[in-house]
Order: sequence, then C-alpha cells, then structure tokens
Amino acid sequence: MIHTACPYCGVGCGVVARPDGAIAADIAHPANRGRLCSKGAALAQTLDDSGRLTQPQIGGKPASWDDALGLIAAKFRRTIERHGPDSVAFYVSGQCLTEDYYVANKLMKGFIGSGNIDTNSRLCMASSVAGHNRAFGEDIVPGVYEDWEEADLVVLVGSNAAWCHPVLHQRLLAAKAARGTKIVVLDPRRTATAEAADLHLPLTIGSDVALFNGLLAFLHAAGRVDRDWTARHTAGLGAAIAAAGPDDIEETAARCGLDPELVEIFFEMFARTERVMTVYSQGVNQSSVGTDKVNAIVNCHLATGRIGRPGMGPFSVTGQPNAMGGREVGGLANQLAAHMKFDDPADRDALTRFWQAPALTPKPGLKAVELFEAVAAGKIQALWIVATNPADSLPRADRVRSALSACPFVAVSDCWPTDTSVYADVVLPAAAWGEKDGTVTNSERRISRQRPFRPAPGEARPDWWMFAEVGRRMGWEAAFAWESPAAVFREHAALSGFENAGRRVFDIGALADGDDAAYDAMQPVRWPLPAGATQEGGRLFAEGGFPTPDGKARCVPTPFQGLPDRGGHGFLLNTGRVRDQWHTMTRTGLAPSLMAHTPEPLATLHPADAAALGIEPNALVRLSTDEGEVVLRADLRHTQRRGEVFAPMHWTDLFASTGPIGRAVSARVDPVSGQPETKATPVSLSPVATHFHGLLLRRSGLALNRDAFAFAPVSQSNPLLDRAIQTSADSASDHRALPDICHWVRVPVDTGQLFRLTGLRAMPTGDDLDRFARVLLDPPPAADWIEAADPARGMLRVAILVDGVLEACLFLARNPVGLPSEAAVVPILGTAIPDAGRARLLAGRGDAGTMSEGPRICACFAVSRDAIRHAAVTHRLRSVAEIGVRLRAGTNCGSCIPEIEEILRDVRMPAS
Ligand SMILES: Nc1nc2c(c(=O)[nH]1)N[C@H]1C(S)=C(S)[C@@H](COP(=O)(O)OP(=O)(O)OC[C@H]3O[C@@H](n4cnc5c(=O)[nH]c(N)nc54)[C@H](O)[C@@H]3O)O[C@H]1N2
Ligand SMILES: Nc1nc2c(c(=O)[nH]1)N[C@H]1C(S)=C(S)[C@@H](COP(=O)(O)OP(=O)(O)OC[C@H]3O[C@@H](n4cnc5c(=O)[nH]c(N)nc54)[C@H](O)[C@@H]3O)O[C@H]1N2
Ligand code: SF4
Ligand SMILES: [Mo]
Repeated sequence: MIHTACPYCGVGCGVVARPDGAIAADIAHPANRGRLCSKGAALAQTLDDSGRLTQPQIGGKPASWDDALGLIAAKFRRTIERHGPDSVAFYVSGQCLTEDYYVANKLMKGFIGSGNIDTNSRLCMASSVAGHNRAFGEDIVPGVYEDWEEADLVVLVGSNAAWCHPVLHQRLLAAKAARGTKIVVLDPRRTATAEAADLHLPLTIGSDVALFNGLLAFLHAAGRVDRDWTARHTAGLGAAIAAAGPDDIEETAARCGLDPELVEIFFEMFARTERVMTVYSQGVNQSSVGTDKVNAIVNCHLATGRIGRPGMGPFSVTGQPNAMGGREVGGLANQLAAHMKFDDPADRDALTRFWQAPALTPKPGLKAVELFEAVAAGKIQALWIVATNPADSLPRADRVRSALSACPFVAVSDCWPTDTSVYADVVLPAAAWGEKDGTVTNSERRISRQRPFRPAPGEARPDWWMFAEVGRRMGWEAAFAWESPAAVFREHAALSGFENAGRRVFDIGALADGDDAAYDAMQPVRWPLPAGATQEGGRLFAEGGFPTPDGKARCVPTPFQGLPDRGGHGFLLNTGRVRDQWHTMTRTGLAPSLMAHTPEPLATLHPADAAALGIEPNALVRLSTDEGEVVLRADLRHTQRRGEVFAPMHWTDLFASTGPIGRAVSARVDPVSGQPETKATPVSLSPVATHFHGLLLRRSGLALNRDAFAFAPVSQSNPLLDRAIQTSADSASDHRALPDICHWVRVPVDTGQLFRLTGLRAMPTGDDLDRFARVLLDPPPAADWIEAADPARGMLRVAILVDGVLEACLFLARNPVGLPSEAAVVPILGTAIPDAGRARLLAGRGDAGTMSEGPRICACFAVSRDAIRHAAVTHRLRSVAEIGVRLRAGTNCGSCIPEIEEILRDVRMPAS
C-alpha cells in the first residue's frame, strides 16, 4: 500500500494506492482523515494510459529524448544569444511538484537570468499573494485546518467550497452539526455552498470591497476595534478606516445589490463573534480589484485582532494541489525563491551565493497575460509550457492561440494531447500522478509526499528531470546535477533556511539534512519548520511578529472604486467550476461517472432575463463579448442574479464545438497582482435558433474534426467521400466547418463517446445529408452501413456495424421527440446486433429502460436526481440519512449532500 496525496485541489487529501489498483482515502492523513470527495473517489478510473503522450515529438514526429532536450537547449541558447535572456520564457503550473518548480525557477531566474517564469497561479492565487505581502510582509496563510472546526462563525467569500474544496467543507459541516458553527456565504450565485449556509448574501459581482469596507466602518463604529492589539501589532488602521467610508448600511447594501437587513445581520454576527474565520477563493482573487478585496477582508481581522488564534483569521484556500509549493519556490514572475524578495539586496546577494548563480535576474519578469502579449508581439521567441493548458484556460484564448502559432519555438510538456500541445514544436511526455515522486504543499502549509505506485507509460519522464537535463545541456552541469527529487528537495529546504534567522517565516531548514530514506518516509508536516524545530508549524501572528521591518502588519486602505464596467453589454459573465470536473478535463473527462453530474457546459441565467430575451429553457444561447463568442445551452435558475450569467471553465475544443469559455473572457487584470478578472466579463446574450437535433455514438475517436467540411460540391460521387470533402475546400462556396452547421458536445460514456448535436442551420438534405452523416460517423472501410430515412419528417437514422458489432450510430431529427433516449442506446454501443435486431436498433430502442433520469447527483453510486426525488416522495424520506439508507446516495464521499438537501427541500415545498 503506497501513501500519496490527491492530485486535485489544494485541500491536499492523503490517499492510499492499494495493490489491487483501488485508490482509497488515507485515514491517517491530517487533511482528510479518511474522507474523499467525488473526484478523489474516482481517481482509479482516470488511470487509463490509452490516450497518453508516451514519446517525445519534434514537429509532430516521434523523436528521442536526447534530440528533443538537445533541441530545446539549443533553441533557448540561440534565442538568448541573439535577443537577450528576456526573449525566452517558461509558463508553468501549480500542478508541478515542488521539485519540478524549484528546478524550473532556478534555471530561469538564476542561470538564464530572466524573470520570465510565470505560472497558472497568476490566474488563481496572485491576488492573495499580493494581499498577503501587502498586509503581512510575506505571502503567509496564518491559519490551520483545525480553525475550520474551532470557529463559531465561518464566512465564505467567493468560495464554492462544497464543490471546490469538498473535504474541508465536509469538516466544516461536521463541526456545524457538532457545535452549531454558523456559516455565511457571500456569492452572487446561490451555490451548493450557499445551500448549506445559515445566511447567504447574493452580492453583485465585484462588490466585495464595498461590503468589507462597510464592515470595517461598522466594527469601528460599534467599538469592536481592538485598540491595544492594533496599537502593538498593526500600522495604518486609521487610514484604512478613513478609506472605508462612513458606517452606512443602506449605502453599503445599495452598492452590493443586497437587502440592508441581510447586510446588518451579517455585520452583527461578525461583530459579536470572537471566533470568526473568513475563507476566500476565486470570487475574491479573480477580479480587477482582487488584491484590494483581500486586504479589505484582512483589515477586518487585523482591526479586531482576530488572527492566528483558534478559529480566527483570514484563510485563503489554494486551488491547485501545489499552489502553495509553487509560491515557496518563487514560481511567480515577481517572486524570488524561498520567499526572498526582488527589492531586498540582502536576499538577492544570499540567493546569488547559495546558487552560485551566474546571472540572477535583476528584475521581475512578465506576468501571464503580459507574457503571452509579449509572445504575440514577437518579444518572446522561445517558450516552454509545463503542466498547464493556456490555449483554454487563459482569458482571450484565441489570442493566446495566435500568439502560440506565431512564436518561433514552443515546447509543451504534458501527459495528454491538449489544445495547447497542438501548437508545440516539441512535445515532451510527462510522467503523471501515480508515477511522479515529490512533494506538494496544501492550503494550510502542510507538505505531503506524492509517491509513485505505477510505472510511467512508454518514455514519459518527470518534469524536474526535463528541466535539469536542459540546464545541463545549456552548460550548467554542476548546478543541475541532482539525481533524484530527494536531492532537489534538500536543496530547496536548505535555501529556505539559508541566512534566514527568522527574517522569513517560510523556513523548512529542519528538512534539509534528511537522507533519501527520510525523504521516502516523510510524513505530512506543516511549516514553518526551521532547523532544530521540535514540532511542526502551527497558527501564526496571534502575538504579532509580522515579517515586516517593524514587526507590524499593515492595514491597507482599499477605497471602493465602483462596480465592474459593463461596457455597453447587458450582462456580466461569471465563470468557474462544476463539482466533478477538474479544469480542462484531461483527467476527469476520462471518467464516465464524473461526466454524469454535469454532462455539458451550461450558461446559467435567471428565468426572467431569459424570458425578456426570448431564450427558452434548454435552448442554445450565444454569449458575445468584446473578445469572442461561445454558444452554450441555457440553464434557467433562480439561483442566479439578474444581469449575470455563469458558465463553467472546463470544456475545451476536445469536448465541445464551441471550445473553451476563455474565448470570450476578458483579460483585464488587477493592477497590483496582474491576476485576470475571469469572473466579470461584459457580455451580451441572444437566442440561437435550433434547426434539428441529433445523437451520435462512437466507440472510437474523440473530438469531431472542426475543419471537416460537411457540405461539398454535389457533382461528384466519390467512394472516399469524406476524404474528398476535406480536400475540396476551395471548389465550392457553401462549405461550412462543422461547428457552423451543428453545435456538439462530447460526453464520454461507459461504452464509448456520446455526442449531443444541435443544428444551427437547416438540416442538410440529399447528398449533403449523406456527407454530413459520414463526417460524423467516420465509418471504417469494411463497415456495414444501415440506415432508415424519412426525409419528409426530417429524420435520419444510421448504424455502422463492423462484424455485426455496433461501431457507431447517428440519429437526426427535426424534432427532439424523434430521437431515442440516451439511456436506451448507450448500452448497446459495442454490442453484437443480430440481424433481427437491426430494425429495432434503427427504431432507437435498446434493451435499457427509456426513462430519462435527470443529472446524476451521487457520482459514487450513480444515483440520479429523479431517483432521489422519487424515493423521497414515495417513501416520505425527509433526511439525507434516510436517502442514504435506501439509495446509498451521499454515503461515500458526501460531495452530493448539499444537492440532496436541496432536492429534499424542493420536494417538501412544491413550487406554487
Ligand atoms: N470541482 C473542482 N474543484 C476544484 C477545481 C476544479 O477545477 N473543479 N479547481 C481547483 C482550483 S485550481 C481552484 S482555484 C479552486 C477554486 O475554487 P472556488 O473559488 O470556490 O471556485 P469558482 O467556481 O472558481 O468560484 C467561486 C465562486 O466565486 C463566485 N464569485 C464570482 N464573482 C464573485 C464576486 O465578485 N464576489 C464574490 N464574493 N463571489 C464571486 C462565483 O459565483 C463562484 O461560485 O477550486 C479548486 N477545486
Ligand atoms: N474563465 C476562467 N478561466 C480560468 C479560471 C476560471 O475560474 N475561469 N480559473 C483559473 C485557475 S484558478 C486555474 S488554476 C487555471 C487552470 O488551468 P490549467 O492549468 O490550464 O488547467 P489544467 O487542465 O489543470 O491543466 C493542467 C495540464 O497539465 C497536465 N498535467 C497534469 N499533470 C501533469 C504533470 O505532472 N506534468 C505535466 N507536464 N503536465 C501535467 C494536464 O494534462 C493538463 O493539460 O485556469 C484558470 N482559468
Ligand atoms: S477534497 Fe477532493 S479533490 Fe480535493 S484533495 Fe481532497 S479528495 Fe482531492
Ligand atoms: Mo486555481
């Protein structure tokens, strides 16, 4: 049994890999003590090597590691010789292990001599980092996970923890059940987290600074400021209170779009509760005033001295498994390693000596959005992207893509092909979770080991090794000579303690001297952990001692600057996460059980807004912004504020015709942190007419070819029609790329791939229809093609059989009732169809029941919303526990409990 850590969120749960292949919760790990969420529980399903990158490629052709790494080293060298060190860059990730990250940062900042290494943490944690630095003098999370259990009031700001940090949320709900912890959620949407709260404040997007300024003024007016503590341990409180404005609840409520009564209840709760913790996440960070939001929150804790004591303090939850580790090594362009600072000459001197760095970069590098602008402008000519998928996840995705295609040299290291890897001159196959060896740090500063328990497929190798190899090949053999991640970790730990003597809180010097066996055996441990420490790190700053020159924290004035500009558009586009997907879906998109909760990307908007715009439930809606356009299915809910629309960040060109929402997201950034505002893009909505409906099932092949032409000149009749279609692009005027004809989403199912199709133009007819069907079905040469068509009723049904086995099938109909149910046809894909069964197949009747089940709520036991509703009604079940006894739903990982509660509430209160 191998003990390792979950590769998803920053909760950092421990998991064990059993010899039988099962992945289970680690009962001994302090982050989760036996709990897992739906994503963690499905980890074993994602260990499928069939789609992996297994060999280095140069120009799309297989190559040796030696050639691929040699080429990267040569391209970087040559580019630096010609254009200087700032003409090259790395773009890395909070999913790199600390060891990967340390080596990359050392290579770029110490040896290449440029600050141009930035990370996807710029899109994620940068505002928290900047806010911490401004307030505390260092990027520190003062609290620990036990605070979630010891607080009397937990305020969640812009955090959907029920879905995004599920195990911490479960710990919170357990504490609520045990001791009555009050929970307040500040989120424009009524999320699953809000469902489980005592109070939900649906504040309008971008208004958090106004709310926390109002709270600071209220605390001041109510005499809740801790005079003694603030005098000893803070500076600038007076200025912060002045900038917060008058104590005027009406005005605050108006700015936030809230009822004044709700605001007052919240302020009173905060004021009178000593043990209060404020948790915040991307609703705070991903904003053009994200750093101010952080400081406005921190100010309220500093003013009351509620920090670093049990159950008290601001708590920034980290997103990625190693968001915190990346900050320890200085992975952001404006950080140096080990929390050292660019503007501190002593730090720079110490780092130069420690690394024996020939060319420590004199200045910070470009932050993600500017970095890709510099690529587009030709200023960066060699770029290496590792463990992140910027062609989807950066705002203005199309601009990122054109920058990548214009860049003279791009290397990409990933485990799977992605929308980014298609732009790479060199693709490097990375070892993935389960194969890699190293460390990660979670939200509470706890370092855990990731240990390998399976061999990497083919020639896949870990990222630290790739960076070290390139460092050696660029001429720095001694500095990049490590032979194991353990050796890299020891150097990282030694640097943290180097000439530190309490100057920097981040110090893990105690781990610098361990041998390889100690590294292998390392138990989860929290920093700070300076040399000689006898116990792990705990809460920080209860008695001040901030890492600033005078030891005092800074209260930063955060004047309210108004709400996000709508730029002539009627709506704001808010983007974020769904429960069972992880980012760009390279792993969670492999697990059918994780697809069932939210099988396709939806644009959620208020029913009244939809009615005003003529947008029908479940119809397609076009979202147009100044950056681009996407088409999504409309999901109408009262959980959404009017004037705001929410869409998930996960779907890519590999999963949907419309590609990533990033196409439409603005690249406006916070001026301090450089973090883009991915939750407030001005957007216009319009209905999209549907002309036909379709269902396509295929056993093989993933995304549909965007550029396959579905319409071609009608004159020729070529047996290789699909080939002819693709090559005759110039000879006809009515050619259309597939996404122009039909909107599609791909849903991996147990038997293959299911595509939901929605016609954007009239359904093709005649030969065009035949070509269209062939493009979609992509029949292998020796296949049987059987079809039933009813042109008058606008219906086509085709099945492709290979040796009697159903390889693919397509159902098209002008009217949705002309389609079979997915539940009926999915199980028969890949099964043998007897001759007698063909008619039945074309009639769209499989052997499974034809009941539509609604979304799957419980991923662990595959229980649908309708089944829960049905059981609740027929058996008069009133609690989650009763549902669990009857259906097992909610009894394993518990991620679905807030949704089961919501269903139970609906059942008891029929809509009037
Ligand atoms: N299931 C799942 N879990 C994940 C991830 C995943 O991909 N999938 N990714 C991980 C990562 S890297 C991260 S960073 C975290 C993110 O975790 P969260 O930050 O919790 O997730 P998001 O859905 O991005 O955004 C949280 C909420 O912010 C709200 N919001 C938007 N604008 C505002 C605003 O102006 N003010 C306030 N108060 N709220 C606002 C949104 O409505 C949304 O509900 O999740 C981690 N966990
Ligand atoms: N519109 C919008 N955009 C957003 C956000 C949002 O809320 N809204 N959230 C932002 C946030 S908080 C984040 S964190 C980012 C996430 O965005 P990304 O980082 O782009 O998302 P991932 O899909 O996690 O990409 C990680 C890639 O690394 C690969 N990979 C996994 N493990 C390894 C490994 O060990 N080595 C290597 N070399 N590759 C590996 C995966 O296959 C995947 O392709 O998205 C940001 N973008
Ligand atoms: S909460 Fe879920 S996704 Fe996050 S680390 Fe734990 S098991 Fe993994
Ligand atoms: Mo993130």
